[in-house]
Amino acid sequence: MQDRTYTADAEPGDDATVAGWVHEIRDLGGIAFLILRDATGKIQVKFEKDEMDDELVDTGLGVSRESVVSVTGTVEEEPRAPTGVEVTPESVDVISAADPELPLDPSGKVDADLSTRLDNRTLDLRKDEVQAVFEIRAEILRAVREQFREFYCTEINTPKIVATGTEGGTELFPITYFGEEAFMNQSPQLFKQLIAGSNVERVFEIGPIFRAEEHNTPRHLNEATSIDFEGAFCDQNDAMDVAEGIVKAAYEAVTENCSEELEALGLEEEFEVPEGDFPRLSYEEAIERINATGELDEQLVWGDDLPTEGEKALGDDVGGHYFITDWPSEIKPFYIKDHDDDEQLSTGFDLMHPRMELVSGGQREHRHEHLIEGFEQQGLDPDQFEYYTKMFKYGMPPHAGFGLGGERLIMTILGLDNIREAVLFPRDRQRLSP
Ligand code: ATP
Ligand code: AMO
Repeated sequence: MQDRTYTADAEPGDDATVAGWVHEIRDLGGIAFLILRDATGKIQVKFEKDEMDDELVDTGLGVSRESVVSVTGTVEEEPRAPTGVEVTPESVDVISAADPELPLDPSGKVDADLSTRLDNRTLDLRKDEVQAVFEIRAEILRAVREQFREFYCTEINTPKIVATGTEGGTELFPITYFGEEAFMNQSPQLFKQLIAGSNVERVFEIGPIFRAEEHNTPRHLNEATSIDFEGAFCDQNDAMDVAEGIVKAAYEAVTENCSEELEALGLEEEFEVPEGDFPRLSYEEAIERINATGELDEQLVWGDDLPTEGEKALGDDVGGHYFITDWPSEIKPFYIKDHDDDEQLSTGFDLMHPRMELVSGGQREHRHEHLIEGFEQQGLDPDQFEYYTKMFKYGMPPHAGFGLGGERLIMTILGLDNIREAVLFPRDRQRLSP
C-alpha cells in the first residue's frame, strides 16, 4: 500500500494521503465537504468549487457514500471542521465505488433491525457504536487472559470435535466423523479436568462451545465463547474467588482503557465497576428470598431449579452480582462433588448478574469410585467416558473450576439487549450464515 496517514494522525502542515470510506458528502453551494472515515476516526476534505480543478471536484463530490477513496492533499488547521483540521485535496482516487443502494445506513441516521444488521455486518461495523462493542470485547478478552496469568494459570486449547457430551444429551450437535458418530463440544469440562490433574495444575481456556439450545432467547447462542477455569488443590470457594476476580478485571479494563468506546455507546456517565465482595447466598436462602418477593405464582420448594422469573426477582432484590452456592446435588452434573457431610448438597455454584446467570462451577468429584457412581446415578454409561475416568486412578488431586459465558459477560457489562450484539456472526436457530 502507498504511504498512508491515519486520519487521527493527520497534523496541520502535513502533505498526506488519507484513505478510508466516504462517510458523508455535504454540499453547501460554493463549498462542499467530503467526510472520510477510517479505523481511527474521521477527517473533513474541503472542495472549493470555483477554485479547484473541475475534474477533482466532480470526482470528490460525485462519489457514492461508503465508497473507498484515498485523498492526497495538505492538512490545515480549521476550527470549524469537526476535528479541527481539514484536508485541501490535490487528488482523489476512487479505489472501490459503493453501490448507491445500501442495505443499511452506516451513518445510523436510519435505524436497521438486528437481522438486517447481522446480514450486513461489514456495513453495520462501520457505525462507531457497533465498532465500540467489538473493541471492548477484544479488551475484555485481553484483560481476562492477563488476569488468569496473574492467577498463575496456563492457557490451553482443547478439542471441539468429541466423542461424548457432558452437559445434557439433548443439547448436542451430532456430526459424522469418518463414519462414526461424534459431537461438537458443549464444554471443555472433561478436558480441562484432565489437564488440571497433571502437574500443570491451573488452566484456563477461551474457546467456542456448541449447544443445540431449544429456545431462541436474547441470552442464548448455539455457538458461544466459554471462558473456563480449572485449578488443582482448589475448592469451590477458591473457584468463586477466581470467577469474581476475572469478572472485576473485565470491568476495570473497560473503565481504564475504553473511554472513547464507552462514549460512542453513550455509557461514559453511567458505567460502574462493581464494588465490594459479591455476596454468596446458599440455594436455600435464594429460594426463600425469591418466595418472599411474591413475584412467582407458585412458591419454590427445595430441589426446584430456579425459573428465569425467579432469577430476575432475586437479581432485583440483591441489586448486583451474587453467587448461589450449595445447590441440591440432583440438579447439578455428575462431575460436581457433594459436600462430605451431606450428599444431598453439592459444592456447585452459579455467579449471577441481576439480569442472568454468568457462571457455573464447583468442586469436582475426584474420587474414582464416587465418579463412577455419579455416572450411573445420572443414567450415563461410564464405559463411554473411560478415557476420562481412568485418569482418576493415577493420582487425581481435589480440584475445582467454572465456565463463564463470554458473550453474557460482554452483554451484561455493556447493557446490550440481545446477546447477538456481542458476536460478529451469531449462530442461532434461524442463522447459519453469514
Ligand atoms: P467560502 O467559505 O469559500 O466563502 P461559501 O460562501 O459557499 O464558500 P460559507 O458561506 O463561507 O461558504 O460557508 C457555508 C457554511 O460552511 C457556513 O456555515 C460555514 O460556517 C461553513 N464552513 C465554511 N468553511 C468551513 C470549513 N472549512 N469547515 C467547516 N465549516 C465551514
Ligand atoms: P454451564 O452449562 O452452566 O456450565 O455453562 C457455563 C456458562 O456458559 C454460558 N453459556 C451460554 N452462553 C450463551 N449461550 C449458550 N447457549 C450458553 N450456554 C452456556 C453461561 C453459563 O453460565 N462445564 C460447566 C462449567 C464448569 O462447571 O466449569 C458448564 O458448561 O454464561
